[in-house]
Amino acid sequence: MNKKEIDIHGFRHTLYQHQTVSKDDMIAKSEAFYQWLNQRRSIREFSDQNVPKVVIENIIKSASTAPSGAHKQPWTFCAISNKDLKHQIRIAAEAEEKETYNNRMGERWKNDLAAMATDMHKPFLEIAPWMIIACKRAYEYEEDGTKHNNYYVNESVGLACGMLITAIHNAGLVTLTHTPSPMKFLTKILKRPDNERAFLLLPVGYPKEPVYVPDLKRKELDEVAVFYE
Ligand code: IYR
Repeated sequence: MNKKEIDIHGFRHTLYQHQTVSKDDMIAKSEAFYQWLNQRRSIREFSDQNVPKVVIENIIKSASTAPSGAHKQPWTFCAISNKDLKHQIRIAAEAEEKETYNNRMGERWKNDLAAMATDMHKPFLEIAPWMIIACKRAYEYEEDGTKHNNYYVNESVGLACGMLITAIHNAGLVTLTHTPSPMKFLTKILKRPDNERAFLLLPVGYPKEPVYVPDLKRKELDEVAVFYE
């Protein structure tokens, strides 16, 4: 009989309860999951309809199941529904974006973005009921004040954000991976400690109805995968 717990190098290990799926179910489930995930689109126009806080909590808990370097979980998700804070963030983000669109972007970048119909105006930052700022924790403080770096921080937080976006889609909500740059203003407005850096800003809510998205094509499998059999 398999033991529920064993000791490896002095650390407790618990028995992993693997859910075995038949080959037929595996094929059907992987196909259905792809079809469902392929429905996800980045949305830039939101309804102001409220979303219960518990849904946002569940979405963040899902994101926080992501793997991370040495299991340091180097992320903090700031979830904002406060209208005054959302307003302050919109004003500051639009100021950065104005500079970006007018002075930081080259012609090629502007051309690449033309299909997305974006500009320096970001009303969704106030309209969406929630805004999640995913922050990376570059380092941690020990109790005595000494710092130690986390590992693979960008990879870890990127993985958590992918799972966050999937959880948002699963809840029947939409988001946009928004990256006003530079993002220093976010941690300043939110008074975050100096070991946290904003990584991604995601408005979360229902889409405005009706809403239109650019007619983009995803790359075909043979453009994104190479098989060595
Ligand atoms: N951060 C700007 C510009 C922007 C850049 C890329 I690359 C995009 O895919 C979309 C937008 C903005 O949010 O408008």
